[in-house]
Amino acid sequence: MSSADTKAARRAKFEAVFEKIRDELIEHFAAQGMPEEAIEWYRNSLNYNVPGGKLNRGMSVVDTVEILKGEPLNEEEYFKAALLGWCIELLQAYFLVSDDIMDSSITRRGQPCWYRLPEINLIAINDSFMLEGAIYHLLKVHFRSEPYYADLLDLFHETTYQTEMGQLVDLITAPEDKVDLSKFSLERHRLIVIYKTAFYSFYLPVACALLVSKIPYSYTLPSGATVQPFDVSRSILIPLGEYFQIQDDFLDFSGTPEQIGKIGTDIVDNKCSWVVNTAIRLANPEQRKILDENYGRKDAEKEKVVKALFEELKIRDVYAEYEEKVVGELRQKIDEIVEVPGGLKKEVFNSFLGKIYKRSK
Ligand code: DMA
Ligand code: MG
Ligand code: MG
Ligand code: MG
Repeated sequence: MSSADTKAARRAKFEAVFEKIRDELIEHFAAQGMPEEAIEWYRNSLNYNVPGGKLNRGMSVVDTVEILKGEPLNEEEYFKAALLGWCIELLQAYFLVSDDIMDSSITRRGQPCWYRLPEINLIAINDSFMLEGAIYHLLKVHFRSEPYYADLLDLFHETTYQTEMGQLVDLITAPEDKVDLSKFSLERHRLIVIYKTAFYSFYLPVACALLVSKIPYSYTLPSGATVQPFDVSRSILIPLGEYFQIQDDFLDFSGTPEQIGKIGTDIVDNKCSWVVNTAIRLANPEQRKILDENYGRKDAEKEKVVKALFEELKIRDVYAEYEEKVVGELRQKIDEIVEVPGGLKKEVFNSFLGKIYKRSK
């Protein structure tokens, strides 16, 4: 089996769990005596909004549980890890359905945004709430009797709240039709990215994996030092998530559509991206004026002017330097982990880093 086959097979196995979960949710919904048209509606919402993404977040729970165990999972272990993975995908679906409404987006994952379907409209708001509600129903059914059930609930609640905080700052920093670059800065960018992306995309999957693997909150090394694995994980995964988003921002500017599979729109959309914030930091007063007059306008000529300025400021070189620096720091942090049986493993973090280092799409 080639590694591509293995990857496809892993994905197919994970996707098969979704069918089970969806049917379980629908069955529970129907058992409340809901009318057929509501059952149909909920089934459509689940099918349309949950399974069609890259599934990186969900599948990384399974990967991490496997790495922590050090051997293949049995059926029950696999199901529990995959179920938590799908809870993260449900959380993501909830954020995306509402994010697309707030951002007035047109398409998502190659199809119209859910709220753009004429029969759906603002009922999408309640649909997003139900995607979130599904998480807690599933956790209750499958994890209620686990000693870590309360921690799991707390983790999902806290991460949701953090993401919503990030969404707020994101929305008020770059309103759709009001360009004001004085609100932007690399510090503001870092705050937005950490809260709206890194917690739920990077920390949450690993924290779920630590809980279901029953890694203790704190353990002692032979040296006598104490390890807090959740804190160690957070201290690596939050900067890793920031790095991931900076790559995304950089690729939006530098990647060709053939390469990244989408047309970059950050410049015309007035996005508070790493690229524009880096340009703001490097620009002299004339260059800043060019930015103020051309950034965030729905105008292809102005977009070209901004792109040319980014090239003039050597953003590509600044990015390459940033990447080497941050990856060096992450590697060092990962190397500091001391492995003991039943504790954290470097491979948990190296596998994340390996998947994203120098990615070009
Ligand atoms: C989406 O952020 C945010 C969450 C929390 C899902 P975004 O609007 O910057 O991303 P996209 O371009 O995918 O809509
Ligand atoms: Mg959006
Ligand atoms: Mg948004
Ligand atoms: Mg982007």
